[in-house]
Amino acid sequence: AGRVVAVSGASKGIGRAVAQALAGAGATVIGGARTREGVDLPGVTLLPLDVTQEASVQAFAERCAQAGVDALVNNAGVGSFMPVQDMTPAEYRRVMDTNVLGTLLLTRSLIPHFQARHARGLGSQVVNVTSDVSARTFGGGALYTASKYAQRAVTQALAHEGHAYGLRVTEIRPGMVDTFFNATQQGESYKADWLRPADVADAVLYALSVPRHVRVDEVLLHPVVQDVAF
Ligand code: NJP
Repeated sequence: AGRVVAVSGASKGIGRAVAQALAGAGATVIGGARTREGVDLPGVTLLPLDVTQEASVQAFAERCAQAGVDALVNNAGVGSFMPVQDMTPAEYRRVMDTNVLGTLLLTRSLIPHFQARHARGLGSQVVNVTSDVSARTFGGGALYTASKYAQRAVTQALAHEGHAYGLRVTEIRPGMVDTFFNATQQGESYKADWLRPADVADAVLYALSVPRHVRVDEVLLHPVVQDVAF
């Protein structure tokens, strides 16, 4: 309650669950996505946002700053899985522009606002939904995992920089989640035992709810059915 949080990629999947959970907990929530038509998100202000487009990000960030956001959740992201020989420059750009550049652009746009908050004695938070594959890879995952390793690097560099202006930075690293990820459908039977978007939202809310002297650096979570070394 009392918090004002911006969430990118709030139209579906994890971002939608995060926005819903935050609104349910009494926060003022500004969601952003390219799609707004037909998105039912009671209690959430859903604004147009394409994280790959500088002007769109700037307009969204201005609205967020005006609303007094104290936390940004960088969640927007796309999947792409193929062997290295099938990768194309266009696909490279789509994935990197969304997952890496998008995170950088949106974060960059709000840093002056976070610095102004710091000058007034207020703290701020950035929570980046990356992936469990931000630090492990697999065949077919070159492009996607490269983007997530990069997003992790951005997250950690920001944590260092943000220390100077009262910014706490968290990386959320989910394993397989039942969403629309990578042009799939939510609720397919093969995803029955995967994480639910609400499970990831719980992790985001945890990171946002710890007292101000605590920083949750990262949360790594998997569905029990996913057997991975960590
Ligand atoms: O995917 P999905 P998830 N500008 O497809 C938005 C990571 N992750 O919820 O613009 C702005 O259901 C899109 O909105 P729209 C993953 O890498 C997932 O699973 O309207 N927004 C939609 O709201 C990603 O970072 C799994 O198309 C853009 C949302 O992003 C995050 O979780 C595992 C956008 C995608 O919803 C959320 O993905 C894992 C743009 N240019 C990490 N492009 C998993 N699902 O298993 C997309 O380890 N969006």
